Amino acid sequence: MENLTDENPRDLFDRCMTNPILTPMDWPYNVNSVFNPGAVEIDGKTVLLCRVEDCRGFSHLTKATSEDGATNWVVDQEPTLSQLEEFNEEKWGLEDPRIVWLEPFDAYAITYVSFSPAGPQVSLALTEDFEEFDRRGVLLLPEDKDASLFPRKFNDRFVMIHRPIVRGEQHIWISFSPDLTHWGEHQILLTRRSGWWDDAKVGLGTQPMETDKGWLILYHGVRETASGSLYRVGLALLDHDDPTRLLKRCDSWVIGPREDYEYRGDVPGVVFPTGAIVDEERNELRIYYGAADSTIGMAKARLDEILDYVEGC
Ligand code: BMA
Repeated sequence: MENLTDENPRDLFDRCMTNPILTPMDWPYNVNSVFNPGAVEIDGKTVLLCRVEDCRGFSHLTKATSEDGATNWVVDQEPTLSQLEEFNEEKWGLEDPRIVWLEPFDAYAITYVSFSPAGPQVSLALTEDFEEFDRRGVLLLPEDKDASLFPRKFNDRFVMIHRPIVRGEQHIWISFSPDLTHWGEHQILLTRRSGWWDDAKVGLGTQPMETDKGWLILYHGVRETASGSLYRVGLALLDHDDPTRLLKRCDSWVIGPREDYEYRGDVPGVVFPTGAIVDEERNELRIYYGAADSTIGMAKARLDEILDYVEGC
């Protein structure tokens, strides 16, 4: 790729030729939409935990697995994780999971939005196999969304990125906890930028990714337009040992709605990545995103190009 500058980033990601890779038609039961999946690799297979909206308007999470991360998805016959009566905060559904392998627990940690009548909150579930889940309940007050833990502790504390709404402002925050229950040392990590493509609000995209340059962060930024919100994706880099230190933030968005399926759906103009897989051997970063809140798309980038790009921002 020639002359890759911060003003010309649009070739960084290549969309999968078979996008959208998952649609409601692929579901074994009747659903309205499938989007915003968390992603992990297990035994060489790609596992997505997809947000599925039923025809009452409530969401649950369902697992889909593929050998190559693009085709021949095997979708669970029934919802994998759905509302439980005893968890009142999940009354209006479960949304937008992000997944990390949480080293201290030897388990996958799924942070998802539990939509309570008091507003959206961030909840945590742990699992070893995506069949049995240990629900740890709500982590912080509403309104809060777009959360992921880091896969390991820093100075013996768990760390989480999330997006509370404070004084009407929707910035990305970072918080710390000794035990995954009590959270504090809250601070703003990355703000919305007045007048920019990420003017209205920002929120974490995929789970944070550890690289030799630091923690690679994908986030969504929103601009309000006369015909609705535009959700696009930006890049940032956090310090390897101190994730409160924002080392880089690129000026331009790197992928945003362009294709028909990203404009045709329940919410047109939305590219919303929530899961990523880093394949160092192949020098590949794959992101999985909700397209127009209706289907799931995948896009690939070369890892070294992405890192060079973000370093040069
Ligand atoms: C955000 C979240 C996402 C959704 C997006 C676009 O606020 O609720 O679940 O994909 O809006 O509608």
